[in-house]
Amino acid sequence: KREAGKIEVAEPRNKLPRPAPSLPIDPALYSGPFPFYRRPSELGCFSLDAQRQYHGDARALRYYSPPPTNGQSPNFDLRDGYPDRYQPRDEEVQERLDHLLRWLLEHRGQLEGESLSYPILWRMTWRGHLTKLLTTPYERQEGWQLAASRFRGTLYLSEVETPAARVQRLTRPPLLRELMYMGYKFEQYMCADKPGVSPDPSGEVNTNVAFCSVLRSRLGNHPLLFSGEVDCTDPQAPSTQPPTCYVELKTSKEMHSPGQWKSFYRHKLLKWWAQSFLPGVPNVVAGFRNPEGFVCSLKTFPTMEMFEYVRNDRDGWNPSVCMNFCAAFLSFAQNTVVQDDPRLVYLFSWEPGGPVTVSEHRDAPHAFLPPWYVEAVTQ
Ligand code: 0WD
Ligand code: CA
Repeated sequence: KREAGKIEVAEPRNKLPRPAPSLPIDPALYSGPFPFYRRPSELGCFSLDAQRQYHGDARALRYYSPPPTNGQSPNFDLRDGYPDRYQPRDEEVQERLDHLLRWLLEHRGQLEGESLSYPILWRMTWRGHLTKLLTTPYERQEGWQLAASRFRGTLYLSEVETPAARVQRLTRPPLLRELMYMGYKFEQYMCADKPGVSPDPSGEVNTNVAFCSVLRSRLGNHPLLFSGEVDCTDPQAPSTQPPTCYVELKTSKEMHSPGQWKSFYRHKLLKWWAQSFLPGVPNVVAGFRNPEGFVCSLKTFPTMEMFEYVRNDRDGWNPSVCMNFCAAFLSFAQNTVVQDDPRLVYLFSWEPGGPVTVSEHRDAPHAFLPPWYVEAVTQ
């Protein structure tokens, strides 16, 4: 109760609202030594079929089947079949972590069996989300949002489409749509459904179909469990043990000048490296397409050699920066998402030029752990 003549006393210092915590992304802050990263091992896999239905097996896995190397260069028409033999996935459906959560439920015993007395407190997410974190210190165009919840000790991270990304998706120019198709068409020219047979590019391209590997690793003191889509396995790889038998396929514009190559090493190779390094996929096979949309040359980039192309480039990227930033983000998230509550969501947001900021939300629309998962785990 206020009394006349009494001086208003400011709130004691410890009652002042703290400034909202944020995480800077300046590469110079993360250039220390390369952090510990456990050799990724595959825990299992699952497949999504042409109707995007989940199957707890490898039925969608394809086999690497490059054209014979008899001196002839390939001549893959990436525009063939567009748009009449194209079944694109419905991008309005936000699957969030659902398929990965289903795999987890079906393999719960296997994970708990690891150590009942010292349960591993995982960070669980898609590989693609981690890729975005790795490249953040160098990204100048696209921001991201990651929703995070803690449930029974585990930290779950699920991407949220930014308003800008949504606008871009809904207004995607026809040429960009065709370019997306061409990436999938390349896979069809390079992969067969069975080992040892030739690819059959006459069929449809259906992007509902996916084979996903579920992997474990650890970055610093952060145990990681993540899943990533794998293009194919190489039956002739030196080791047939996943993930070292996996191959990532990419297409890129044919390059003609040293400047074009330099830009490719600085920008594209960073994304390719981050994506394949995380799950331990050893090789990325690139198909270079000409302006007419034909792939006439192939080149294999071993993941562990990609950094060499920018090691002596002042404007290149550094794997240590990527991994140290990712570890710093995971610590930031770990320290922010303290309450164990599947309905509570911390939304981490980042736009180029700024730090990572965080806001708190409850229930819809941001809560992402589905009731069927929460209920099954709570039983
Ligand atoms: O819910 C989300 N926000 C996302 C879901 C974002 C990214 C991916 N996904 C889904 C994908 O549909 C896929 O089933 O998660 C699964 C695996 O994701 P990932 O391996 O973690 O994703 P990423 O590393 O970004 O992409 C791997 C491949 C891509 O290959 P290229 O060579 O283009 O990087 O997954 C495909 C694509 O072939 N892919 C997608 N397919 C359908 N819809 C999508 C997507 N949104 N994103 C990537
Ligand atoms: Ca690919």
